[in-house]
Amino acid sequence: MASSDKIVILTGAGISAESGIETFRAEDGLWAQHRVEDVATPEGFARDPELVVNFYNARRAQLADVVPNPAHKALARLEAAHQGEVVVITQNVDDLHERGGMKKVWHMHGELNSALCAACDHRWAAPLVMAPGDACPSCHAPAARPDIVWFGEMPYDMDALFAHLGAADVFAAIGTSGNVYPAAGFVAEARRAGAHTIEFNLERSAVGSQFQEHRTGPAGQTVPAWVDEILGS
Ligand code: BJW
Repeated sequence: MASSDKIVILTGAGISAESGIETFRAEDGLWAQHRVEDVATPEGFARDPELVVNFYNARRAQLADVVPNPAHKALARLEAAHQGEVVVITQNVDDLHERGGMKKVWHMHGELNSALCAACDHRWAAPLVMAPGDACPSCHAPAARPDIVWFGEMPYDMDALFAHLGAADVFAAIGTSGNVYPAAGFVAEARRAGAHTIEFNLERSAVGSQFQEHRTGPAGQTVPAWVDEILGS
């Protein structure tokens, strides 16, 4: 790898698993405990806003009990020390990249610590406990919702993210099952741009065959080792 290479990194729930945050599709993961249609769709929110708001309140509260792990910290070290650009795109709604020291993170599926007005799209820092019908501080409509991208909604910043993928020299996906689009299509986009592609996971993901290189094992070990290789430390 050249020192000026642009490195684009997609992270998923697996990077936060060693911090104690459940993934979605593990046997005992979040989707084994909650119906996706109930808690992660706009229709579910319209049907039962209290259930959905409470689901995200509980996950927001959990953030106080978890800390970044060596994988988050290694990526922050890479961002600070690599001469080329490092772009981290996360599907995660936790704030562990930021608390691990990363300056810029693209949260394509939203953030637990953010609230969104369904009436005017205004965003603000979410209180620890949101309630259905909370008022928007900007337009005052009782239309606050968790700032989370649910199924059927457009993930954030897609134009900017595809521009980064189209200019990538290296593309790495860390701890994501490759089941959810458009993120699962990023490896194909990066390969079209000529990037070298690496997957970090405990096992091959649903799109694992599209990667040129695999690093198998817990991200807390494989990611710091990779960053050491790149930085020559
Ligand atoms: C470790 C580890 C360790 C564990 N170390 N690794 C039919 C075909 C294709 C697409 C569609 C379709 N029908 C509908 C769609 C579109 C739909 C979709 O993809 N559905 C699929 C289920 C088929 N997508 C959407 O609706 C998206 N919007 C959209 O497409 O808009 C239109 C559009 C068109 C064109 C361009 C752009 C857009 C929106 C998706 C919203 C996803 N939302 C969620 C929930 C909200 C956030 C939250 O509550 O937290 O986001 S779903 C959930 O899945 C969450 C995650 O961000 C996302 C991805 O999960 P992730 O991170 O991969 O977690 P897991 O659990 O699946 O995997 C963990 C991995 O880690 C595993 O592989 C483990 O092995 C590994 N691991 N421990 C390393 N220690």
